[in-house]
Amino acid sequence: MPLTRSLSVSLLLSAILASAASALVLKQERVPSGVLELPWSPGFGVGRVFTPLTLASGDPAMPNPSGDNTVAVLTNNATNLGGIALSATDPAGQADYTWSGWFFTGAGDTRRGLIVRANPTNDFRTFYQLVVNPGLFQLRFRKFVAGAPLPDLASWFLNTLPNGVPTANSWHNMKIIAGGNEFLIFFDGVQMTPAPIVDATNPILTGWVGAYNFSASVGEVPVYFDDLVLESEHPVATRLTRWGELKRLYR
Ligand SMILES: [Ca+2]
Repeated sequence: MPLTRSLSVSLLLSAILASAASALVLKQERVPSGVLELPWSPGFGVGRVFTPLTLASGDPAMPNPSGDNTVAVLTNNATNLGGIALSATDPAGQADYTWSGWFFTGAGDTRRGLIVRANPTNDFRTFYQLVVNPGLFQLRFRKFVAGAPLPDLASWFLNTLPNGVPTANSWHNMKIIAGGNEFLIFFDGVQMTPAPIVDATNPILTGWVGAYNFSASVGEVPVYFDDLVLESEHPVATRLTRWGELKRLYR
C-alpha cells in the first residue's frame, strides 16, 4: 500500500475512535422522582401524551430496568376516537441521532414502540415507527405520511431472537439510529439487520422523537416507557459510514 494511502487509513481510524468517544446524550426521559423531565407534545390531534407514574407495590412492571420504579405512561384513546396515542419531544436541533428506550409489554394487546423524524407541523402524522405488533410476535419498521402507513420498510419475527418472543409483562429495549435516509434497528441490543435499512423514496430527513401506542380493537390501554435517550452521532452509525469510506480506499 502506498504511504499516502496508509496514512489516510490511519487518519480515518483515528476519526472513528474520536467519533466513538464523542457520542453525547442530548436529552433523556427517566421520570425522575415521578416527574417528567422533558416537555412532550401529543400527536394526531387526540391530546394523549406521556403522563408520569410511580409504580405501586405489586405492579407487574416492577422492578423496572433502572430500578427507580417511575415510568412514562402513554394511553391510547377509545377505539371510536382512533385508538391512538403519540407523544413527541424535539430532537435538540439534530436531524441525525440515536433514539432508544425501554417499553413494557403488559398484555401485548396494542401496537407500541418508538418514533423518529416526526413532523411537528402536521400533528406528528408523518414519521417513522419501530413497533411491536399485538401478540408480541412481530417487530416492524415503517413510515407514516400524513397519518397513513406505507408498506413496511422492514419487519422481523421475534422468535428469531436469542431470547425468543417477548413475554407478557416484560421490559424490552428498542433503538433506532437515524442517519440521512439510513436506519439501524436494535431490539434488546440485537442489531436486526447487518446493513442499514435505506428509505430510498421521499425519505423524512428531520423531525422529532417519541413513542406510539395504537389499537383498532382496544382503547384506554396504558403502555409504560422509561429511560428514553436521545444521543448525538452514534458510534455504530459512525463506524458503518467510515467503514464504507475505508472500503473505497482499498479499491
Ligand atoms: Ca424511571
